[in-house]
Amino acid sequence: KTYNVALVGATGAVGTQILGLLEERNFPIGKLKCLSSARSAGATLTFKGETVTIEEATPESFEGVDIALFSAGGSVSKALANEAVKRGAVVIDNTSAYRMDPEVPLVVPEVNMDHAKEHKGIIANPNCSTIQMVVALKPLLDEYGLDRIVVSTYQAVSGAGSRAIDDLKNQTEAALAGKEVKGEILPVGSLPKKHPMAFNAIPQIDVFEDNGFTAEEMKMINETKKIFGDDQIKVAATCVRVPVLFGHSESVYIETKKPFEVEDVKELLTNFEGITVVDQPAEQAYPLATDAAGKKEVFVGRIRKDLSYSNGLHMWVVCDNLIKGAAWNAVQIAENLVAEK
Ligand code: 11C
Repeated sequence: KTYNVALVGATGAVGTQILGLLEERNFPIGKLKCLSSARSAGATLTFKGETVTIEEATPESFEGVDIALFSAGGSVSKALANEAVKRGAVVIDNTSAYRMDPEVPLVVPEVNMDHAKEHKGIIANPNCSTIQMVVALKPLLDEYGLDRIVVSTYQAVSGAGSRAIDDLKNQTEAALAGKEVKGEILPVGSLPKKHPMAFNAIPQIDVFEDNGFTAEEMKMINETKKIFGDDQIKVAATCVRVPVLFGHSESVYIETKKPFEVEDVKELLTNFEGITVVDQPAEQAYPLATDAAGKKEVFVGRIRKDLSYSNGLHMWVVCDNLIKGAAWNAVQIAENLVAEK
């Protein structure tokens, strides 16, 4: 059996990865439609050696589509996801448009694929920084229970899209040439004030909310509770942009409900699908963004017990934000959906 697939936002940083994964995984595609705004329509790309012309996304584009992968920003998803559902497609949405909608499951296949069964046409893909953290925490949640999570992130510029990648490269060149460095995209494309990213760390990802946390931090807090199905887990997040191209790194501190031994934690993480443990401090082996880039797994290391609180555990969690943090998670959901049919 094959499935007609539509990819909305095929030329973006995440869309490009989705296309590559559909090809690599030999996803059972009948017809592939690559859709975009009117601006990119008419451009071509290659899929399995064939040229595909990008079409403008309209409600009618979704006639006959079985699975629609959306990755073109929240406003496009808001305008068109329900049009796709009306026409019989299952939507896997990579944007934040529907994540906190109680009618929409928010799914990381290794963690809560069972939630996808409740879908009413749309399944949401969580934010990249949430995905890698919940994968790393799931085996510990199941074994020990989680009381509290405190996370600080070191996020790659690719999370802000292709233009942010180019901007960091240009800024770095300018800085090394002794020229003035001016940011054009970060911290937030839609806000007028910009900061330089080269040789910097910016403690703002997305806009600030009234509570003093950024929208990115609130995504990590709210999405984690929804994915784990537990409103009682205490979550605090500080999200920071660093001059890395690919791969978000996270310092994750947790307090478990039950006591643990570090060796057991390492074994649980090692045996969990989707996690690779890299943790040999004597050999200076720990997860690095440069090693995680281009890979599907979540890498975990620096696993150690807190020195002042016996149920406290520290970890360093790294993952390619465009792959498992976005494209691979979406394709995994699609693979699971067709496997169940
Ligand atoms: C970043 N996490 O690194 C953001 C990008 O809600 O899907 C992903 C935004 C989202 O800038």
